[in-house]
Amino acid sequence: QGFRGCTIWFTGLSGAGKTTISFALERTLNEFGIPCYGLDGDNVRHGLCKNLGFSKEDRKENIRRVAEVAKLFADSGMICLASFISPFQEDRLEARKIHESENVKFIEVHVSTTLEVCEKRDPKQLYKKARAGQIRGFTGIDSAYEAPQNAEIILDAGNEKVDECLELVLQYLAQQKIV
Ligand code: GGZ
Repeated sequence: QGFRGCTIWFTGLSGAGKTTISFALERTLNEFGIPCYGLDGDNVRHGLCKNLGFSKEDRKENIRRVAEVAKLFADSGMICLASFISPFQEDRLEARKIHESENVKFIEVHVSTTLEVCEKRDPKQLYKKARAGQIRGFTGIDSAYEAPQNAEIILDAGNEKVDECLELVLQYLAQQKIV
């Protein structure tokens, strides 16, 4: 087989489409017979990171733990898809270091859907609650999102369809001879 393990790290605002795109990617890669595993807040924040909240320090630790686990998956030969807001540049840089210091490939994907679009979608009504002051420290409202300066891939998921985003990621993976 031509593929080798790596971590594909999706960063972006809540509601940007990170998990949706990574699920679509996971399905396609599985069809190619490539083993992958998706990590996101839903399967991590109830277990591995259940003692963590959304302060700057807790987000840092969340991202650090997830990056360590992702690296292990990737090192085992799988493609690990990690979907986290990961709003701070220094935390994403640390996640990259955790991989690259052990020669594990780390591909950062900025799902760059604008706040305006995310807030309009608001599938879980979290932005509404944040605006009303019922959630404090919500990313994009009263907590910062630092856009990546060095992402390998930028997906304008506010304007492009899921399939188009998927295609861009697959093209990149093919170009890098990962798939
Ligand atoms: C941002 C929050 C917050 C705050 C709860 N800020 O849309 P969701 O619901 O399903 O995704 C968001 C998820 C973000 O968790 P992450 O582990 O990705 O965050 S980080 O990378 O910053 O550690 C949202 C929900 O948790 N959520 N409170 N204050 N998102």
